[in-house]
Amino acid sequence: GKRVKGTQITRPFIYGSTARPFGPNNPKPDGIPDDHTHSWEVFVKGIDDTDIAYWCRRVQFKLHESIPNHVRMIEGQPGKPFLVKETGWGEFEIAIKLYYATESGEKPQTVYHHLRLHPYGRTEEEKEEMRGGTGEVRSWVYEEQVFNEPFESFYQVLTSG
Ligand code: SLL
Repeated sequence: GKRVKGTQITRPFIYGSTARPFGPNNPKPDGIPDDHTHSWEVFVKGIDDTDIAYWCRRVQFKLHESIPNHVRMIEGQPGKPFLVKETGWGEFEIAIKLYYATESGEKPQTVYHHLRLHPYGRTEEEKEEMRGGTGEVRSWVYEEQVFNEPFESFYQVLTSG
């Protein structure tokens, strides 16, 4: 196919994690191992949960090898985040591999995310800010996906939303 010359299409998205310590506000479900201290989720999604599945078709999350079934492939559903929920005790690096719509001709691309369970900062104030008052630890990254001179068919997909 032909490319749309001189054209760049950018699409914003968010990736990252949210973790909650087990406690009165987040009771530990039955059957979770004793040494697990947190529930957490890692995700890729649109801003305010806008749809991104029309350009990002699936996402592979590679978790720590100590976790059963540690490579998770999540298929896109319109308007739904790409999401993995887990429980555990430790922080680690997660490889997040984005697979694009077939028409795009783009190779998959990987971003790396450090799963945060514990707030960090130089001061108590900084740590508290990271907890956001709710006890959650959020580590979110705003990103922009750039499609440079997209194929015409993919350009149609990107702009007919
Ligand atoms: C650490 N380098 O030592 C890290 C590894 C691994 C965390 C952390 C296991 C969960 C499960 C889990 O939380 N692993 O057993 O399902 O801190």
